[in-house]
Amino acid sequence: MDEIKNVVKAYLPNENFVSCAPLGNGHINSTFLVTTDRNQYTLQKVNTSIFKDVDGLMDNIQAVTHHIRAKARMQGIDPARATLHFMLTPEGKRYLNYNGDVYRIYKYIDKAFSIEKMENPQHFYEAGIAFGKFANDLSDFDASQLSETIKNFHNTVSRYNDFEKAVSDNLSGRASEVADEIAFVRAREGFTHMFVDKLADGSLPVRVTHNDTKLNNVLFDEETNLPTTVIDLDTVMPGSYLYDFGDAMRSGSTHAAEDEKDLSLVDFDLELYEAFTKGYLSMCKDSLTKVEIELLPYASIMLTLECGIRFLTDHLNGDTYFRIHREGHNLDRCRTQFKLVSLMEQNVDNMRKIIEKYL
Ligand code: ADP
Ligand code: GN1
Ligand code: MG
Repeated sequence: MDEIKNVVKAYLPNENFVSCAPLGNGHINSTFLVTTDRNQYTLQKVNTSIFKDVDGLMDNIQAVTHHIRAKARMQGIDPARATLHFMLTPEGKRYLNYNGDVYRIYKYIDKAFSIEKMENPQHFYEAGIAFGKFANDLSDFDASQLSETIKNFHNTVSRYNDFEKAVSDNLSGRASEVADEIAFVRAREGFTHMFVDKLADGSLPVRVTHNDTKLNNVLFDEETNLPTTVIDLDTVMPGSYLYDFGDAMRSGSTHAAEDEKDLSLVDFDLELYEAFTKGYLSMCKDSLTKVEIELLPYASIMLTLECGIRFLTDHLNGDTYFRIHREGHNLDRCRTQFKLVSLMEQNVDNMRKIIEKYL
């Protein structure tokens, strides 16, 4: 608490600290709602063991938020709520170094909420519009201007290789307890090449994408119930539309929490799948290429598998990447993802039909 107070004092010397409270449920950064005598802010301690080039990351966020704000003005949307707005330190820097840690402050988007667990298909339809609009707003942004904030982030082949290394290193000594999960991944090694190979040969276009389209990374307006802001922009970088579409389905097409222990509660709901597809494609279907359309029914399987592989890898490595709140937390998260992958695999034809309906 004292640390946060001191950070706020150094960052915003003309304001008086009133209070601070933890915010949200992110696995990577530490986020706080800070209230001063003048305003409310989101303060984040950036995880620099994961985001190693904070200047490059903030360059990306500066360029992308500038672009989205300019679009909002043209569209008659309030630019203050259309995207994130970071504060500068008294020295004019975009983050503060304090005791070896990196802190950043955004204006707080008030009267808004985020959703952790899917309940209402209408919300998922609206999230589809929000992420589809995000893709659209950035469709004329030159991807080569953005740095890769995490190398090979959605490269499923390199994620697979990291997993095999974790199995053989077995740093946690847990490998023998997760033989079923290891076999599940190995049976899908060939599948991990499907998008990577097409990106490499140029047949799948590189787009500017969000890359972390988890449901709780959209803020909804309390009054209208409509999406107001796509947040968590640390992984905005060159990618594929398949990533954003697929990753959103990973968190929003089931009613179960990501870390649900009772796997019988992990469902795959085609009504939810349809809701997001309808919203997302209504915003960006005209710019999709033939190859993107062909691969779209596999996107949710790929991104859910990838996330499960990442949770399993972290479990094997001894929980060094994702924040955990209990013993075996990453394994629980991995198991929900793999259950969802199995259910999605049985529904490729149904997913394709839904996609075709909204193209
Ligand atoms: P992480 O990278 O750890 O996921 P996020 O940037 O997603 O961190 O922030 C975590 C949570 O904090 C979000 O899900 C949201 O609920 C809340 N939040 C983040 N930024 C803002 C903001 N500018 N205004 C309001 N709420 C925010
Ligand atoms: C992390 O930061 P957060 O909690 O929004 C992760 C995503 C995963 C997600 C799984 C930078 O997202 O890639 O899909 O957890 N972000 C990073 O819940 O690794
Ligand atoms: Mg987040």
